[in-house]
Amino acid sequence: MRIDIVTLFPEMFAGPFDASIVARARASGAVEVALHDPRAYTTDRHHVVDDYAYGGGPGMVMKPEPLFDCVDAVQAMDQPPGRVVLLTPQGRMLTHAVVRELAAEPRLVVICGHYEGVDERVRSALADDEISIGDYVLSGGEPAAIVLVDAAVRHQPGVLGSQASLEEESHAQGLLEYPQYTRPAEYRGLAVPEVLLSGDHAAVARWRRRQSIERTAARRPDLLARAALTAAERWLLAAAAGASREVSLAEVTVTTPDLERSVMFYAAILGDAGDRLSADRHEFRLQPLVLAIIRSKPERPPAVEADADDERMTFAVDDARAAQVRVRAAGALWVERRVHRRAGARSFFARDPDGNVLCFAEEEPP
Ligand code: 9D3
Repeated sequence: MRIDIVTLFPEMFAGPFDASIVARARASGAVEVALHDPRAYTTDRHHVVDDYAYGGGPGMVMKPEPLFDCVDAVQAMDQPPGRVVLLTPQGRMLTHAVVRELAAEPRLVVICGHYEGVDERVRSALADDEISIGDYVLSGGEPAAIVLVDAAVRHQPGVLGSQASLEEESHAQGLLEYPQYTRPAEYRGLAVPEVLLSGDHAAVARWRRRQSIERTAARRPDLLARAALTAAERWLLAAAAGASREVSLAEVTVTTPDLERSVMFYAAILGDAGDRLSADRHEFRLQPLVLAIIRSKPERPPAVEADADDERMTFAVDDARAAQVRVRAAGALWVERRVHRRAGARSFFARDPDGNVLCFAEEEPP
């Protein structure tokens, strides 16, 4: 594709366009980038490109004639005419989808605004499209043009290896990336997670998938609505969100008149002794959650209604059948006899010694 950039500051592009992938893409002919200074299209003695705003107000406005004349000349340089993109804080946001759309054009003519903005007629009669790169104030459109070119170049055929292109699509999956490590296995006391050294490819894939989902849920919950998750993954996320909504600070509480019996049960199914915080409180620190077991007055009924559906806790397990054996042995009041496939995940229900409903579900590999 060909990208023409209309800018009062062509020197701002030298570094970014002459290094790394953009430079390689230009050298290979995958993309052609040309810079044009509208000041060269002025006809007055002082090459004036800006003027005061009609009606007053602070700051200067870019005059329409140098921009119209420059874009007309640039369009005449090649065929077909390019889509004219005005970079402006008022444009639609540059997202993965917008980059794909622009990168599919044979030609773009990108106008960088500067000063306090451009004459409105550039927007209404010259530009086909208006793009912003985010909600923060830049001094001009030039850094945005560098971002746009970099992102668009990556979509040109032959610019990335096929492996990297696939990774590009993983952003289209709508999840954040999993943590990455390289050698050494321990650095300044910081160890690489064991599973990555295990050589167990299926376990590595499960760990990475889970990290991606947990990271996205923690940092960019807005992305989850469109993310490509399995039914089982959505179900587990919903269960986790429901549990932490129950009580603030990501704590799930079980109240019981028999603290020892309940602690023994949860210690057995979680494979963790937990911590005794006081005579009436025991905690299990699960990764994002704290499961607190609290002693209730014997005369008070358990705070968790046995069959209230939205009160059930869901535990993610690797192997539902093995978990079923463990839960039965731990002293559950009741364990569902069979493992069922619900919403794509193998799962079963059980009741803890106080009758609280628990669900144990396998995560499906992606
Ligand atoms: C003080 C003037 N501003 C009011 C908030 C308006 C304004 C006009 C022109 C603010 C910045 C600019 C220059 N910025 C761009 O041309 C620009 C931009 C940006 O500032 N943020 C995100 N994307 C883009 S694309 C072009």
